[in-house]
Amino acid sequence: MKKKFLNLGKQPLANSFLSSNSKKILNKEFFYNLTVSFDTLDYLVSITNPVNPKYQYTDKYAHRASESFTMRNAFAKIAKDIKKKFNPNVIMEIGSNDGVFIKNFERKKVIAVEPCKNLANLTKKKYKTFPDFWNKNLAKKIFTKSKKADVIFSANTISHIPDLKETFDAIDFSLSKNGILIIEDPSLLSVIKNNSYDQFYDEHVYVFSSIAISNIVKNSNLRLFHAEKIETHGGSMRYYICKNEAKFKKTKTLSATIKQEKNAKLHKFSTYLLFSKKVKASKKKLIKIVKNLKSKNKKIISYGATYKSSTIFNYCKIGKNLINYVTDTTINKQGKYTPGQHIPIISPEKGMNHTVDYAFLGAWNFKKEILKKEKAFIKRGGKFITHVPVAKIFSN
Ligand code: JHZ
Repeated sequence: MKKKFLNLGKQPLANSFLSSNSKKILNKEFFYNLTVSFDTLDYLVSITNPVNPKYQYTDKYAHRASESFTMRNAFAKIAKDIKKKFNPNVIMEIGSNDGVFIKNFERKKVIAVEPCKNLANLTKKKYKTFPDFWNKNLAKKIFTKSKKADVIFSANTISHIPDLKETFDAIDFSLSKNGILIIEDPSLLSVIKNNSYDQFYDEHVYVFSSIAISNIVKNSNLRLFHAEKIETHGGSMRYYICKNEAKFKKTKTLSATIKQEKNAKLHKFSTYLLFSKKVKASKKKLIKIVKNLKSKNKKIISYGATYKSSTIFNYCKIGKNLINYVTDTTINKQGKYTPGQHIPIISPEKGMNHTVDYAFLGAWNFKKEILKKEKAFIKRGGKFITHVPVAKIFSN
């Protein structure tokens, strides 16, 4: 049974960067009510009423996974690891984005699935790319009884798909007998520990725990046999899943991870009620910090037009009266306006100049990379604002 624990209010789609702030465009903006629930049967945390994916993954999809040095490196590292451990002849990626992961493999071995046509167009010349949503029909188009995948990889995608039964059934159909599914998604334990409620936005239909993944895959003849913590996206998990009859044994690391999650009471509804209280307190504090600085005539900008920050700005109602603009390296976000609050987005070259006093870290998950890059800003007295794990100002 689904029990609601968090209400993040009226929210736009986090990918709906606006091309203009004219009344005509603003009037058409789509909003929905973002609430989050806990399922007392399978311990899955999810958005209560997910948006239909066909409105989300269009040919205007903005996020490019290659934009950060951290992610390029992380994908190169896991690709090397997969080659060494599993040496796959057929490797498929679900949600291949701009090709940041598959580019580490020989083209003849790769199958890419990417429903956003603008992104699929980026990889289709070099790699066999299916510009479609992942489901059983597509699986049957790609694989046969004798042609199966040795490895299926999917980073920050499975948590975006509302129908998990269809998704995992299609994976079960596609894997070879000892094939492996490797998925990466933000970790629920990290979200609870960091109070990073901005991991909830329309695309993150689920924020998984190992406990929940283990329960869910069982419905599709699959089992979770290993899980490892990874640093990306502010704390994620990498799950290793195989068919029930495959040779892989449950690892000690997985047992330890599940134990840790149980110690943190991720299987208890009371944990989420407490989290919800902390989120409300965090909102109050962040608004106070920003308004206080503004009353002292400080110039505040935001760093990284992340989808996550769409949740923050719309939940806290932090708009262009408080934040002058957002900087982002992604060319197709520049010149646009943030969803809901309509803050202009410009390039860091234009925006990160001597007039900036404070920068809200929208891309807090890349804190290390950004602090390294922005040494000059910090040296001349510039400071950052964050909300994780608590709302505060910092400079190192
Ligand atoms: P980043 C997206 O979420 C959407 P977002 C998606 N739903 C998802 O799950 C995650 O990605 C994986 C910019 N930037 O990765 C680049 C700078 O400007 O945190 C990006 O636009 N300067 C698929 O948007 C944004 O910040 C920099 O120095 O929350 C980061 O977005 C760096 C490092 C990044 O994901």
